[in-house]
This record gives sequence, structure tokens and C-alpha cells, in this order.
Amino acid sequence: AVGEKWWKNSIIYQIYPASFKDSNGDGIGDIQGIISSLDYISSLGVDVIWLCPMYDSPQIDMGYDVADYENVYPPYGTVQDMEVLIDACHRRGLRIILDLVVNHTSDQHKWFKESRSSKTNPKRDWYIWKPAKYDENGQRQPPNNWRSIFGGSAWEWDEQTEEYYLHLFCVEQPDVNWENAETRKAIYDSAMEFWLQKGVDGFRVDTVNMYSKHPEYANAPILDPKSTTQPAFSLFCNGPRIHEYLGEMNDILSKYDAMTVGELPNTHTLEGVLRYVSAAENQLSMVFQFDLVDLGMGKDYKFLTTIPGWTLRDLKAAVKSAQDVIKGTDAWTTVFMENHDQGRSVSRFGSDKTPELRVRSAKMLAMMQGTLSGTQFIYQGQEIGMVNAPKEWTIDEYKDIDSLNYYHMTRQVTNNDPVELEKAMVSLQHLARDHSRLPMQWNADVNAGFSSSSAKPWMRPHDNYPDINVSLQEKDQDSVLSFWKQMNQLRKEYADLMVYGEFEILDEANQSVFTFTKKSKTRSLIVILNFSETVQSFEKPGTDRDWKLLVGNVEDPQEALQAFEGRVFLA
Ligand code: TEU
Ligand code: CA
Repeated sequence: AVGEKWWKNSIIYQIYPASFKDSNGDGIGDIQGIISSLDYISSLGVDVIWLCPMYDSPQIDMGYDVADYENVYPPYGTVQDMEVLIDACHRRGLRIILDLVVNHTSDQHKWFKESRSSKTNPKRDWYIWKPAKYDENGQRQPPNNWRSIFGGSAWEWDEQTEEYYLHLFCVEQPDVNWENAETRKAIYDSAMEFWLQKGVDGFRVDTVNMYSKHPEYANAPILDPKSTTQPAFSLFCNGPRIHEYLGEMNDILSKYDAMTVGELPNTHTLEGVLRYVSAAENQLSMVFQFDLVDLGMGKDYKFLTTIPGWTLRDLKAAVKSAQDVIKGTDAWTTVFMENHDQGRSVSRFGSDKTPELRVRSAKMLAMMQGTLSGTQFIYQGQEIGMVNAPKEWTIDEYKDIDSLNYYHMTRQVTNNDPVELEKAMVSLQHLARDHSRLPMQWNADVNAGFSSSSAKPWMRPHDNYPDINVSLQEKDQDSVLSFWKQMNQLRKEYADLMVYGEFEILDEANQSVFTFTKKSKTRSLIVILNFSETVQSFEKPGTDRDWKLLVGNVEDPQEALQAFEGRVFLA
């Protein structure tokens, strides 16, 4: 709509630097590789790129452990390379946003090194330090039972100063003390203004609801009686001062007309979400809700004994919860199914069983994403229908700290029981964040064209790259890639319906077909998606207008819907 913020009808392409394009054959993607791929990125019809962390970091958590906000991880390049990239994007009419990771830093950040050096150091209070507790046997215990999101206690004992520090993620990611105004100022200057002044157009804000912890640091309720640590999300998410902090951040961002998209885990009520994204609240432009990507992942993400399923009704409800954010409100929302923490959408919500079903279901998912309201996000490789790592791969191919911690813990707890370790592998085939981190598949050359043929990529390329790659799909009118380009074009042309239209589900109870409408004042879309592997009948809802088929993923549509067939009608 006229006068709307620029980011509302933007399509954002997410880049995971390590796995996108390696320009110098060291096996690690880099900024020059991204610069050399900008023609490709532009050809997709996207408006913005989002770069996952490229800051200097020991890479314990792939750059989400930042050691220096004002420098670049040397294998990725330099600050100067970033300046060239920002400029190259802008010259093409692309915008660029960075990842803002400020709930925690790396333990190698100079702030933390100072903080841990002594109890009287001026930066002691920049992190969250607490004294030990002692049990009835006089044994030292952490301040509470909170479990780290990557497993184990969220508290780490520091031998030198004899206190514990908090780390909601890994040991090497100490949580910053946001209660300290001087610390907040340092974060705003170093992590935000430094890059805003270089011209970046906004940020994806990591774990945006965890900065303010509930100040009692109370024990979490015992959900897992076998463990000494407990999931404690409600005690560190959406704490009492979070909206005050986000207000301060917004004061800075609004000077630059910068957009923000916050990552909002563990927030399940509409009111809770609106507190972050209602325009009147002046907090964030939009957030990622987790309802859709959490489908079938189990309650606590890990320690699965059976793989939970999901139903199409659950998927519809998850889609609805993000669409409802803008229904009659002044808020904005997002559309996404993949990112660097999730398995591939084709493997999860479509089918990678046969090439035919893979291609068709990838296009069907593109039809769903392409017609839902909100800012659209496409994760690298999604546009060519990349799939999860092969089931046969062993633990040696997995690199993510979350996966490795999980596997090693299983090893310890079960005394290397091969049956339990096999189960752990099945869980990882389902849950691991690694699936989205395999190298981008550019062509059929050795290493998928990600790296030179003599290089050893930091992660093994998928064995299927000769069949699924950019080069092949660019030449093919019927490829997943060509289909995404078409959807991106249609999204611009029919923005009143696809980006802004009012969403309504027509078949809530149907467990095979998902039918929804998108309406503007003058016209409507009807989207019909067969999420099943079997033929399904369907009826066009009665209307006085003629429905015209705008786009579909089956060559010669019949009366009934083929497996994973989708159709979008305009009236
Ligand atoms: O993720 C935070 C988050 O809450 C989850 O998506 C998390 O990855 C998952 O629960 C682990 O099982 C963000 C980043 O996207 C992720 O890559 C980082 O590891 C994490 O923050 C810490 O910075
Ligand atoms: Ca490289």
C-alpha cells in the first residue's frame, strides 16, 4: 500500500556466510564470495539480504559468540570487505541487514575478559555473576537449576574469582548484564551504531526476548525429575525490563529508518507478541514466531525417545498464529519456514522421497509462503529445494555445538550404549541445525561449486548436488528455482493480496488439504494446497465471480489434486 514502510513488502534472502560461497578455496564461505554472487541474488527478485554473524569470533556457536562487534572474522574477510559489500548491495538497489547478537558475547570478548579478571574490575557487573550455593553435604551448587539451551547447567564456575556466571547458551557465551546502563550504552555504540553508520539497513535481532531476566533467579519447576537442571524459559524470556530496553534500541534505530526483525522464541500469546510488534509500542518492526518451525520438534527440542509427528491442522494453526498478528492491528508479521537453526522445509513439510515429489512439494511450499501476509524470508538453498543431510551420515559429519553436546551427553549418560547412540543419531537426523548449514549447491562440480575442487569444505556437501544445484535449475523453466522467481514476481504484482490481504482458512479440519483465501477490498485469491502424498478431491468455494488459475505446480491440472499439488486462483 502507498506510504507503507519499505520493509513491509520486502523479500529478504538469508545468507549463512560459512556455507554460501568460498572465494579463496580455504573451504569456508566468505564476504568476497557473497559479493561475487550478488547478480544471482538480484536475479531471484529479492530486496534485502540478511547476513548471519560475520563478526570476529572463536566460532564455538558459528559466530553467535561475538568476540568483537567492530571486526570481521578473518576467514570471512575484513571490515573493508563489508564496506564494499554494503556499497555493492546499495548500488544494485538491494538493502542489507546484519545479525545483532547482544544477549551474550563470546567469553573471548574483551569486556568479558575484564569482567572475569577480578571481583573489583569496573566491568565485573557487565555480566551476570552470582555466588555459589551449598547443599546439606556442603557441596558447591550453582545459584539455581536453570538448564542451558545447549544442555547442562546455565551456570559456569569461575575458579579464579570463585563465582558462577550465567550462560543461557554454551559456556563460551556469557550473558550480558542488561541491567547495567553503561553496558547497554556500550552495546548500542559497538554492535549497532558502528554498523548503522556504515550504512546497514537494519538487524535481525537474536533471541530478542531474553535480555531481561526475572530478577529473583528462582528455580524452575521440575519437569525432568531425572536431571539436576530444568528448562527455565519462562524465567528468562520476556522479563520485566525487556520493553524498556527495546525502547532505547528503537530510539537509535529510528534515526536511521532501520528495520528490525526479532527472534521471539517461547512467546505464545497474541498479546505477548503484539507487545513487541505493534507500531504504537515502538519496539521492533516484526518478529519471527516459532509456531511453524517448532512443529513436530518435541517439547524441549532434545532428548527425543520417539520422533513426534505433526498434523496439517497443527500447521494451519501455526500459520494462523503469525497471520493473526496483523488482523485488525497496527502490527506487522513475517513469513518463513527455514533458517540456519532448522531442517529443510521440503524434508519436513513436503517430501524428499522421490525427485518428482521433492520438486512438486518444494513448489507447493513456495506457493504457501509466497501468498501469506508479512515480510517474506527465503533461506539460502530453499530457492532450489535443498533437503536434509542423508540419513547415512555419521556423527563425524555434524558440526553444530548443539548436536555435538547432545551426542556426547548421550554417550556419557548411557555409557556408550550403541542402541542409545543409534537413537541419538535418529534424533539428529530429525532435529539437527546442521541440515541447513550444508554448503550451498551452485553446480555439479566437485564440492558443489561452493569451494574449489581441491578444497575441503568445512562441512560436507550433500551427495545430491549433481541433481540439485543452481546452474542446472537456472537453465530449466520448470525448476524449483524458476518457480520461486515466478512467485517473487507475483508477490510484487499482487501485493495487495499476497503481502497485505486478509487471511482466512476455509478447511480448518481437513488433514490433507490446506485451503485459504487472501482478500483485498477489490479482489481475492484462493490458495489450495495438497499436503498429502495421495490424490485429493477439492471444490472451489461458491462465488459469483470467475476464478482464474494464476499459478500451479502441475503441468496439466485435472479435476482432482495430485500429491503435493497446489493451485492459486484469482477472482
Ligand atoms: O537461536 C536461539 C534459539 O532460541 C533457538 O532457535 C536455538 O537455536 C535452539 O533452541 C537450539 O536448540 C539463536 C540463533 O539463531 C542460533 O543460531 C544461536 O545459536 C543462538 O541464538 C545463540 O545465539
Ligand atoms: Ca574462503
